[in-house]
Amino acid sequence: MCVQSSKQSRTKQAQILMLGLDSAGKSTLLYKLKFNDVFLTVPTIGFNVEMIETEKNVALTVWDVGGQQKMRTLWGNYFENTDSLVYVVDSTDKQRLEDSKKELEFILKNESTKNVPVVVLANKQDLPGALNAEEITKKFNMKKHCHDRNWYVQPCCAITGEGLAEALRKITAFANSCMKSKQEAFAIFKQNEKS
Ligand SMILES: Nc1nc2c(ncn2[C@@H]2O[C@H](COP(=O)(O)OP(=O)(O)OP(=O)(O)O)[C@@H](O)[C@H]2O)c(=O)[nH]1
Ligand SMILES: [Mg+2]
Repeated sequence: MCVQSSKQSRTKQAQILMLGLDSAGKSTLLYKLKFNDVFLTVPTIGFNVEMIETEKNVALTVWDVGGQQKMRTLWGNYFENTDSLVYVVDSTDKQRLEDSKKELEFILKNESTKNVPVVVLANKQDLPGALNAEEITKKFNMKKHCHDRNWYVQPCCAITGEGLAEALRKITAFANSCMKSKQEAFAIFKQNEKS
């Protein structure tokens, strides 16, 4: 009992925001990560939220917000306190790649997401014609738009789970370092307040 409660107290809580166009595979990914199973999904109206334990004493609270056009206007309500953004792309949806890129740019320009690290999940790699991580990196001009933060593009498949262990490790590492930076900034702020 004692051991468990001391372990629990060491567990850090990270807030992860998962966004991306409708049908990119966000909810499928959320449930694959949480239950290691594939569920039949319906378009998300509002959001889904799940807590995912990681090996690194970090519990990820993952917010999966619906990506339909009418839902995107509400994305801004979820930006605050995010420790890592997960941006999901349907790597086969070439027609809407430009839309997806624009939405990501819009998110990154918001003051509330300043310095928030980004993991782009190049999903649906099981389907023929899927763009690979390098192609998505170039199309999304990641080097330019994310020059001021940690970023990574991970190819994956929400159905088979391929690439998800790597994605989870990256998300956790980024969230950890973001939380650390916030704590340091807060400590400096408190120090300055005293002096
Ligand atoms: N082949 C394949 N299909 C996938 C993959 N990931 C998701 N899908 C399918 O894509 C469709 C949409 O998936 P969702 O998870 O509902 O998409 P979403 O991003 O949550 O969509 P919204 O809730 O509308 O924003 C479903 O039919 C999934 O089964 C994948 O990696 N490969
Ligand atoms: Mg969904």
